[in-house]
Parts: sequence; C-alpha cells; structure tokens
Amino acid sequence: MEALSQYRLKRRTLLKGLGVVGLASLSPCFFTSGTAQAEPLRRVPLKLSDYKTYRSTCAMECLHCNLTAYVWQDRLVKIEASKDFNVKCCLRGISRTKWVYHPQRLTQPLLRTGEKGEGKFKPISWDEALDRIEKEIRTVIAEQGNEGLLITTHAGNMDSIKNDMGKAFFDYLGGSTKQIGSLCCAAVTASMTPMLGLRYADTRDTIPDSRFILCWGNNPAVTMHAYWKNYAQAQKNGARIVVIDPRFNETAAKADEWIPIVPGTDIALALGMIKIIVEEQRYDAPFLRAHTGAVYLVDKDQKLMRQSAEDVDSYLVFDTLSKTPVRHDAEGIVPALFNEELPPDSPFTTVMSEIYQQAKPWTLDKVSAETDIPGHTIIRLTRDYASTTPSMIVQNMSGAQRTEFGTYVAASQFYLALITGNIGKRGAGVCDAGGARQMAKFSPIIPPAPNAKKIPPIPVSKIGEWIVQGKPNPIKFWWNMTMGAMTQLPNTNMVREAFKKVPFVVVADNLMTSSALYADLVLPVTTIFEDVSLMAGVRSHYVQLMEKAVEPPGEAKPDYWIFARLAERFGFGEVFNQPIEHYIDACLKGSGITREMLAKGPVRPVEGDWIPFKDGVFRTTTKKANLFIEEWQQKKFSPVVTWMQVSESVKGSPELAQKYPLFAVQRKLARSVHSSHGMNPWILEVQRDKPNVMIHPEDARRRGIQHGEWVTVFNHRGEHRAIADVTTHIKKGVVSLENGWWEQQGGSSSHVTNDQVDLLSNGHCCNSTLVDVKREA
Ligand SMILES: Nc1nc2c(c(=O)[nH]1)N[C@H]1C(S)=C(S)[C@@H](COP(=O)(O)OP(=O)(O)OC[C@H]3O[C@@H](n4cnc5c(=O)[nH]c(N)nc54)[C@H](O)[C@@H]3O)O[C@H]1N2
Ligand SMILES: Nc1nc2c(c(=O)[nH]1)N[C@H]1C(S)=C(S)[C@@H](COP(=O)(O)OP(=O)(O)OC[C@H]3O[C@@H](n4cnc5c(=O)[nH]c(N)nc54)[C@H](O)[C@@H]3O)O[C@H]1N2
Ligand SMILES: [Mo]
Repeated sequence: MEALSQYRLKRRTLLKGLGVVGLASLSPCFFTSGTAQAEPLRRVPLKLSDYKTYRSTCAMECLHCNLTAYVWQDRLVKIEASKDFNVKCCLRGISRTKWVYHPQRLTQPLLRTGEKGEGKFKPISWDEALDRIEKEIRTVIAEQGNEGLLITTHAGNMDSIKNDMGKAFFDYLGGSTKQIGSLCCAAVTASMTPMLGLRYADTRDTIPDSRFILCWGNNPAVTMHAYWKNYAQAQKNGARIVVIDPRFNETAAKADEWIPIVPGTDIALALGMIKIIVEEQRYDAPFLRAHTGAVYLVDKDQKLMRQSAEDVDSYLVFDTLSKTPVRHDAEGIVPALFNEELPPDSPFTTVMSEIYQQAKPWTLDKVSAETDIPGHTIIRLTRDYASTTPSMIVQNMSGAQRTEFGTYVAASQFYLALITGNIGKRGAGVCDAGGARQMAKFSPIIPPAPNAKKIPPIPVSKIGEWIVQGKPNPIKFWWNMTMGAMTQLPNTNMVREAFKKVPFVVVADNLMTSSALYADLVLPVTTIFEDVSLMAGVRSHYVQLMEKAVEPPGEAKPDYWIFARLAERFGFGEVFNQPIEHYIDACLKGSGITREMLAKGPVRPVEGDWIPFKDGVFRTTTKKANLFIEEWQQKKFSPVVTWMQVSESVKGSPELAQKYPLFAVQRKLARSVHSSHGMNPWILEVQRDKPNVMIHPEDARRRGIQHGEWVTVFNHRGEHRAIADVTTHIKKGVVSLENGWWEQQGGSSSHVTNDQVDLLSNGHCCNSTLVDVKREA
C-alpha cells in the first residue's frame, strides 16, 4: 500500500460525500495513485474493521455535531457524523482531515525574527518558549502590575476545558485585563438573561411542530445547517417560513416569503407589530397575567412598585377583583394588564401600557418609512405571527442583533413571543442558540483563584482601539487563543496596530493564521482529534467526549498542557497539572453523566424534547418573565424597548453617508465557520476561493460596476476587496459582505466593520456599518 501522503480524493468522490452526487458511501474506501502522475487511480477497498474509530465533536462555534474519526495506520483518513447524533456531516466536518494535515499546520513554537506581520519566525523548543513567557510575565507584573497582561479567547474551541483554563491561569497569576461582552451575541444575553432568567435556550427539538416560523435576521439554512431538516419537516407539516433580512438569503430561497428590510430598523418593525397586536386584541391576556411582569405596576418616576424594598420579588399588581394593589403572586387575583383596568385616578401604570406607549406612535406609515416594508406586508406578517399557533421566532444570535441597539432588537422578539403567548410550548418560542449546559449543572473545572485582582476589562469590539490608546491600562503582554483576532474583531487596521503596539504577543493556534502572523511567539496547539477533552456546551443538546484519535504533528500540544507547564513555573502547578480526566470528571460531577457513558456515545442530560420555559415557567427568581428591565434603566436606557436610530446609518449620520452611502451587513458562509476552515483546500476547491460582495444592480450601475469584477469596499476604517455579485437578491442601498476571509486571501470584511459597542450589552455592531464600493483600477 502506498503512503497515505499520496492519497488523493477525486473531486467526484468529494461531491458524493457531500450528497451532491447520490448518497455518501458508508463503506469507506479511498483511492491511491502510483508515483507517476499518469497512472490511473486504483481503488483500495478497506473493511470497517481495518480502521480504528474515535469520537469527537466540531468544537468551534457551530452545532457541535458528534463526529466519528476513522484512523488507519495512525493517520486520520475520514470523518463522519456519528449515527447516534442524527445529523449528516457537512462539507466542513468531512474536510477536517485537511485541517489536521494542512500545509500551514504549526508544529513547533516559533519566535518572531522579522517585523510583526511579516511572517518571519525561527523554531524554538518548548523549554525556550516557556522560559521566555515566564520571563515576560514576571517583568510585566513587576514593572507595571497584572493589568499589563491581557488574555483574549473566543469560539475556536468551545470545549469545557481550554478557554476556562486559560482564563483561570491568568487569575491564579493574580489577575489580568480581560475582554468583556461578545463579538457574537452579547445583545441576546443582555436581553434574555434579565427577561427570562436563562441564556442559551433553543427550541430546535420542536421546530417540526411549529406552524409559522419567522427567521428574523438570520439564515438557519446555512447557520443551523445540521438542523435544517427540522425546518423542512415543519414545512412538510404545513408550516409557513418567513424571512426578514435585507438580503435574499439561503433560507429565504426555501421559505414562503422574503421581507427585505433596511438594516438597523428591526425595532421599528417590532414596535409596529406590537401596536397592531394590541389594537386588534391579538394578545394572550391570560398568559400575560399569569406568567409575566406585564402586569407589574410602575410609578410616576418610572420605578417598579414593590410591597417591600427589601424583597426584590415583591412586585405589586392591581387586582381587578378586590380593586386593590397586591403582590403579584397572591392567590385568586386577576391583575390589571392595561391602564384602562386601573382606577381612573391611579398614580400608576402597568408595564404592558408602558410598552404600548412605545408602540403606539408606530403607525404603518411610520414603520414603512423606517423599514421600507409596505404597510400591507406589516399587517399580514403580524396577523400571521400572532394568530397562527404555534408560532416561532428564530433568533439564533441573529445578524439583526449585531447592531448598535441589538439588545432592544433581541428583546423586542421576546416581547412578541410573550405578548402572544408563543413561548414555553411545542413549536413556539424564540429559538436562540442552546445546549446541554442549560439542561444540567456542570461544575467549574478549577476552583476560583484566591487573590485575583479586579482589573477593568476591555469591551471586545474595542480591543484594537483601546490597546492602541492604552485604555484602561497599557497592555504589555497579550495571550490570544481560540480567537481569529485579525479577521473577527472589528476594524482590522486598528487591531493590526494593537498587535504591533503590544511588546509581547503570544498566539496559540493550530495554523499560521492571519493573527499568528502578528505574534512574537506562536504556540502550536492540537486539533480536536489530537487530545482528550469534553464538550458540555451551549450549541448542542448532548454532552460529548472528545477522544484522542491521532498523535499531534511535531511538537503541537493541547492548550491545557501549556497552562499546566506554566503553572508549575509560577508555583500553582497542582491546580492545573492533573491528568485531563480529573478536569473532565470535575465538570461532570453532579450531572449524573460519567466518562464511561460518554465513551459509548453522546448523552443528553434530559430525556425527551427540550422545551425551554415549558408551561410558562421562566428561570427568573419569580418564575415570571420580565418585560421592564431595571438593569437597562441603571445604564440610563429605557427599561422597556424603545426605538433608537442606529448612529452609523444613512439617517443617523447624514454627513458620513454622503461619503459612504451604502449599508454594509455581514453574512456567514457555508464554506467556513468564521475564519476557521477558511483555508481548507477541499472547501476552496468545491466552493468559492474568493470573497464576494452582493450589490444591487442600480447601486452597481451608478458606480460602473460589472457583475464578476473585482471591487473595493471602503470607508474611513479601511478597505476590503471582493468580487461584485450584482444581484436583486440584496436591497437597494445595502451591500452584503462575507465573514471569515483571511488576510492571506486578500483581507477580511472586518477591515470596514464598525467597532462601536452596543452599550446595553458590550455587543458587537458589525452590521451597523456604512461603506462605499468602487471598481478596482
Ligand atoms: N466581519 C465579521 N466579523 C465577525 C462576524 C461577522 O459576521 N463578520 N461574526 C462574529 C461572530 S458571531 C463570532 S461568534 C466571532 C467568531 O470569532 P472567532 O471565535 O475568533 O472565530 P474564528 O475565526 O473561527 O477563530 C477561531 C480561531 O481559533 C483557532 N482554534 C481552533 N481550535 C483551537 C484550540 O483548541 N486552541 C487554540 N488556541 N486555538 C484554536 C482556529 O484555528 C481559529 O484561528 O466573529 C465575530 N466577528
Ligand atoms: N456555516 C456557518 N454556520 C454558522 C457560523 C458560520 O460562520 N458558518 N457561525 C455560527 C455563529 S457563531 C453564529 S453567531 C450564527 C449566526 O447566524 P446568523 O445570524 O444566521 O448569521 P449571519 O450570516 O451573521 O446573519 C444572518 C443574516 O442577518 C442579516 N442581517 C444583517 N443585519 C441585519 C439587520 O439589521 N436586520 C435584519 N433583519 N437582518 C440583518 C444578514 O443579511 C444575514 O443574512 O451562525 C452560526 N453558524
Ligand atoms: Mo457568533
């Protein structure tokens, strides 16, 4: 048998694997060629028993599908989705072998020898690398204090161990500067947690039971691909799917209706819908009275009324039977929902009336003027959503909430579900991301550090600018892991400056990524098939064991190995250097799940379908949903959702819009998860190898842009090159840019994205960006 380095997969076989040409073959085989190019490929059949198989999971921020790794002669030769997970492996999943054996795979610690970004490094040993890190950390702590250290992590590996261990290591050092907020879905957290008491609660199990599915600012046909089958089943069962998006996205192509909208105006649409629902009495009054804080009383100073200031849960309502204010949880009451049910001289209002006050001005004309959605569409949409049962909104960390007032966007979707009683039932709800961690308790792996100093953090979108400005403290040492900083943080030019400014940057990754190019020290880490770990996360309903299938190449090590060695040098080795099984068991403790169970396959912490907030039981301390949020009020924002004009928008910044008149929104692609897989050769072969920008024919014509030619998308932050896709599948005045292209491929769309922060959540506003587009000379 020839060496597997000569193993080649014919394009047709790959397409077959993707289900493009018939069904994927279940009996694995591969093709080898002889040494001479001209020699025809020979089929070498292998029996299943020739392989060793191991389990793992796609640990990046996708759906954490359970994978089976096929290993033959110590090499990973094939990946499948395991049968007990009930999904098919996607293109990215089966291409993971190419990530493991990628030409840009890091195999040794590398110390920079050239300029930052130049890509010139010399290999050094782990001992030298660890010596250097220890020296740099000690110097920063001695000369400046722990605030000079920064650790950044994100979603490259969402297992239960690595990121947590990294952050804990810096805490044990005495603390460090950290990021706050999220590039992803901080806005959902800032709305959902105070409203419903629990973040990450998805409704994917009962999508097939829904009769009306509103995909609002997201694209599950691509971004929830493994569960698209549930949407397709719903359609077979008679459900309608409606998509609200400035772009005719892949989900719209399969849906019943596409409603194009001006980016950043979703709050106006939601308020307009609430107005119709209230005025046409399409709300679910019994649900609102029994399960929500819509009935809580508010005084003239916009404060929630309580029976006792000491008891935060003692909200007052007006009982329409006894005609007195009583505690909301008193027996046998019927609380007033709207002000009309209060005595005429009442000094109070109800939360529901406060919300209606916000919605009332949003006439059809006014909503249309903001959103560009015709009035008759708004009415039909509202009636369909409110009066079809059950109805579901798909939120899934939507593009619509990666905007300046994303917290209100996400919250307004929960309002709609609560007001119509479409939550806590099969086929209803607001589908967020969600996972096992919400179903059972997985204890922390490492006890908290005894003396970690509280150091002010940096909002994640501001990492570039704040480091450059030395805010809140100068950063002298930066550890970046599981984060594609140079492609995923907004305003790439500023991020590049930050990388250059920090005297010592460590980047730990599997590949020589766009960010690793800017490191002083690059650390080679294992891929998911090369170490042991646990996934009990927020993106799948299963707990999964990640087994080691193959040896890592060269000197690559798990992130947890690196922290263990460093911890030993700093005198707290025993906290970090236990066998990995110790940490996995610590995570599983109390969940009823054991490693032995997981070795047989993925385990769900709950039996049966998962229905978040079943029967209207929320996870707040009162078990009721809150619609009036005091946390927002403390931040000087309206405690109920209100219209806010996004500042970087045509209407919000008319002067800026003179220069950059087009709205730029981002899209995620089937070819990658963010920048991960962005350089995978199989994917580049089957899909595109160049970024596109969708632009409307009228916008293109005015700029002399032809379909298929290179253009530059630019603004005051930077520029991004892409091929013009001139199409009516995008709203006029909007362009759609693609997420995840590497610097080495011409640059990511984050060169232009807005690095403003959604103040309610410390969220990322990449979809509140103005640009212009020009032909390339
Ligand atoms: N322009 C633009 N920017 C965006 C978005 C957008 O749509 N457009 N979307 C935003 C969203 S929603 C998100 S969630 C973020 C995602 O942003 P990130 O989480 O930063 O995503 P990736 O680009 O996949 O980067 C993950 C990196 O981790 C590395 N990695 C994988 N496994 C390991 C490991 O075990 N250890 C270490 N040390 N590294 C590992 C990968 O190789 C990769 O380089 O991006 C945000 N940024
Ligand atoms: N294949 C693949 N799947 C993924 C990912 C990936 O990178 N690749 N990433 C994962 C992650 S981390 C996340 S957060 C999810 C995200 O999942 P999605 O939110 O579905 O992903 P996006 O493509 O960022 O955004 C979806 C849509 O939002 C639209 N949009 C932008 N701005 C607005 C607006 O103001 N209003 C409205 N109504 N629509 C707007 C965009 O045009 C886009 O079509 O996907 C997850 N799944
Ligand atoms: Mo995300």
